[in-house]
Amino acid sequence: MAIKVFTLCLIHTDTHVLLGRKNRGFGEGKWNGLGGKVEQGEGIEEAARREVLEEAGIQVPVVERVGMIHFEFTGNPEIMEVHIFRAKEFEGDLSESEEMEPKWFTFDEIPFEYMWQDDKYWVPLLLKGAKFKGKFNFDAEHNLLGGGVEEVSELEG
Ligand code: 8OG
Repeated sequence: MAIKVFTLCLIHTDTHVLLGRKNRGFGEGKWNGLGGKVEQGEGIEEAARREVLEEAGIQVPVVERVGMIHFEFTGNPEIMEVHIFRAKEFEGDLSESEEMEPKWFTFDEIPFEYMWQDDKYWVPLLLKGAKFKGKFNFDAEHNLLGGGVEEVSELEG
C-alpha cells in the first residue's frame, strides 16, 4: 500500500495548547494542530516547521517528534502516515491565514467534539509528555471505526 507522509505540530505551554480551525480542504471545520503534507525532498522536521510558519506565521525553533499514527480510510488505498511534533516555544506574531484560524485553549477546554475523533486518545498523551504510536481506521465519511494508540519509550525511524 502506498504511504503518504504528513506532519502535525502541537504547540503548547504548561496550561494552553494552540489549535487552528481549518477553513478549507481535508478536515475542514475541525480544530487541529498545524501541519500538512511533507513535500518531495523535504525532511519531516523541516516540513513541520514550514507548515507552522505557513499556517500561523510563527517560527518554532525547537520541535520534538513525539508520535506517529497511521490512518486508513475505507475506499482509499493510501495510508496516511502522520508524524506528530510538540513545540513549547515559538517566535513571531501569531497570524490568521487563509487556511487556518489559530486560537489558544486551556487543557480542559480542548474542543474534542470539533476535532478528529481519534484526537481524544492521543492529545492527552502528548500534553503529559509521553511518546506514542498508533493506527486508526475511518469510514469514507470520516467516522472513526476503530484503532488505538500506545505509549512507547522511543519512536524509531
Ligand atoms: O495538507 P493537509 O492540511 O490536507 O494535511 C492534513 C493534516 O491533517 C495533517 O496535518 C495531518 C492531519 N491529520 C490527518 N488525520 C488526522 C487526525 O485524525 N487527527 C489529527 N489531529 N490530525 C489529522 O490527516
